[in-house]
Amino acid sequence: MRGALLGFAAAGALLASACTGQSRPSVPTLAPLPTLVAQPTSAPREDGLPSFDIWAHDDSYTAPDSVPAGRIGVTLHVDGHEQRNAQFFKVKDKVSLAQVAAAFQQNPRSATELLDFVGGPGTVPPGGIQDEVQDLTEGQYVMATLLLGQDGQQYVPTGMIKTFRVVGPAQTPAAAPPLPGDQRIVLSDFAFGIPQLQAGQQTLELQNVGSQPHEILVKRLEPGHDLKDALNFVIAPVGTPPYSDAGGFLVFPGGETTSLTLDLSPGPYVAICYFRDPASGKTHAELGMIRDFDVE
Ligand SMILES: [Cu+2]
Repeated sequence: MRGALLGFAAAGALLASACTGQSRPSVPTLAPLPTLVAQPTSAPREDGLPSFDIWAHDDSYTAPDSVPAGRIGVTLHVDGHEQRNAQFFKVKDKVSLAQVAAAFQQNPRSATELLDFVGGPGTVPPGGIQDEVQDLTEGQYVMATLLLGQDGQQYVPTGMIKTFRVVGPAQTPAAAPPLPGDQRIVLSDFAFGIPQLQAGQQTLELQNVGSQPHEILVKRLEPGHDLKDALNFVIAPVGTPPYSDAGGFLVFPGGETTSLTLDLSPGPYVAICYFRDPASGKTHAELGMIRDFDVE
């Protein structure tokens, strides 16, 4: 069963190998095709921001081991056969990667007490791309794909975890280009404020005005399905999803603002936050953070 425990245990094993410097035999052999490994290069961005390109394969990431602190443009390229995302976690002060690895192995849920959720590109299908712009502060980080298992808990697919460092000093705020976005999506405890969206590629500011961390996963509703079907699937994710991945931005703290680019065709969509409320244990979707919207 692809439970959260199994997933996090697998993740822990990788973390452990990462921090002891010993590679798990299966990891290097899963290196992507040579054309993809050639260290992620990308054309300079028009906005002048440094870029952070991440390639998500079926069982590994290819991405830089370090990126500069400050405002950065992140692009997730999914080039395997499975849906992928990249939740960024910052390892808390005075916590070592060894402690994180041990926590993942002993009690996976306790690992999240050693980490802060700091956003990252949301779920896109094979061949998909998710662009976003966010601020990263200096420190040690871990990225992982978080997916919803059939038991309703999130899990990390085997191999979909990677450490990276953010190295300072950060540029001064005045030197950073403003966050891009003509319109704004507002995330609160527990609702989405979404403006009327037009079809095509668009960049939106994403503001978390809540006290809790939030995320937005955008899903296109399959024909014949509605909001109620989507909520039912979040609660009991068994069978074929009533929606397909259309990008998003993963869990980030209250009080912060970021930016994401969506490329949507006309039709019905839902926005979902899968984060669990610590008090009730319920997903934010069950508390109200799920809504439908139409793209014209
Ligand atoms: Cu939420």
